[in-house]
Amino acid sequence: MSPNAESTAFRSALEVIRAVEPRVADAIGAELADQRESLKLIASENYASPATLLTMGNWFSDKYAEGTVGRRFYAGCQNVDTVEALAAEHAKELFGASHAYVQPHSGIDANLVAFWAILADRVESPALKKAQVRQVNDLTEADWFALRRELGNQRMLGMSLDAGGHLTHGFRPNISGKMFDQRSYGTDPATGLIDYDRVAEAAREFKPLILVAGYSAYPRKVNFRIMREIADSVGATFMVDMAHFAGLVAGKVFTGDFDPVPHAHIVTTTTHKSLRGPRGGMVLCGPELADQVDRGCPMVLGGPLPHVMAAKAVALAEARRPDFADYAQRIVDNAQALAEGLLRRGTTLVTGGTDNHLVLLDVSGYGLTGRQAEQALLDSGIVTNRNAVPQDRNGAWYTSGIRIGTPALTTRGLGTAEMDATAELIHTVLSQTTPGANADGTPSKAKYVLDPAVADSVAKQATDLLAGFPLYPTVDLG
Ligand code: DSN
Repeated sequence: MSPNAESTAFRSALEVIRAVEPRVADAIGAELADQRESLKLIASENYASPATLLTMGNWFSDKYAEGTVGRRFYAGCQNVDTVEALAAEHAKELFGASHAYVQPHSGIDANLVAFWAILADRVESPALKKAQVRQVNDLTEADWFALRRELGNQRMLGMSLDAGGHLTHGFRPNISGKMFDQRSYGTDPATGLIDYDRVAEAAREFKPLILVAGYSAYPRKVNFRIMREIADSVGATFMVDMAHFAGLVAGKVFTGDFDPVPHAHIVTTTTHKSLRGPRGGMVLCGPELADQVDRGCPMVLGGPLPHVMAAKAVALAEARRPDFADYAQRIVDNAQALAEGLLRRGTTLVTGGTDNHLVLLDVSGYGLTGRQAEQALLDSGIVTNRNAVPQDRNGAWYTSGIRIGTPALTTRGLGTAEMDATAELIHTVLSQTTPGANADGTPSKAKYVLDPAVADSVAKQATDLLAGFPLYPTVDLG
């Protein structure tokens, strides 16, 4: 590759875009500048490689390709077949899975595909069987009624939202909470850790069709071998949503009992978090569920996005390189250094630390809500997101927590020394922020007071810290 290839590619793209709608070109340039200047600690974000980003900007975007490789509902899909097959092949090799479905557009979509596959596989429904063998025209109104009744109201057991579970694991703001009769398992109030005996007890009582493991705000490893044993003991299908930690599985930081792929019947993920690919989703499973999973589009998905599947192939190829394992280990080393730095400064952390990529701060010790802390940190150039903590008294909107993660900063090259400096910046902001009041003098859960001089000083220190680790150093927009 020529030394200026990436700069030339992005500059040329912006020049072409600018000729049509300069405000979009400006916004793209501004987004790069913003990302370069802020300390990005959002646990679910990362920086995809220039190759991955560039793969998404082309004519693959124009192609319809409903169906699967070699079996499409549209003509002329031979090149889409190439990239979809490549992405699936890389995914299978990387994760040791026998089947990979790379069409989902997001994690929610991947979970919907998995739910459908499990329902279709597990629920005894003569009407569904008829429908599956394409005798749809033979189905009577009574059959359709039976099908809806049989597929609806099945049971799902997943991790509770405030313990770190995800909305799509059966919670009301998501369709999963309306489709399924859901119950959740939480964490031990004393340790913040999953209590597997309690999960087993809940499973015995509830007898779910689906046991879901996976999280978006649990800072520890999950023992998937034990979870599978629990699922087996009640005849549940065991599904793992590894969206947050897929990069740690790919990089072989999570192995053995902590690698979900050999233990789960079906695994879903996004491709853009710790895995560092394009925005999108993916499903991995064994042969038993493969046929149902491949019905994802049009069952629950819109047409596949071939340009994104191509980018998944590129990113997964990158994740198969030896240096990705080093990256994955550094994500965890950095998260642990950040946690230690915060603990040393007196911050309360849910579970007292981390063994993955994220750290969950309970900011009530600083007298703040999550919302106040999030905004005060943002004013200071530190991008995080507020998050509920277990048994949160401030609810899901204001919250008492701040979730931070290291995949993005690790991509930039920051290491454990910089994590200690980051902990100092976070602690400075939180310890100097005080809750504000509403106009009528009552305490506000959103307003806060932070001396702008402190915010400016921290933002300057954050910029100085990042200066040694340029984002996209090979990309100069001029
Ligand atoms: N929105 C993602 C996150 O931030 O964890 C999960 O869907």
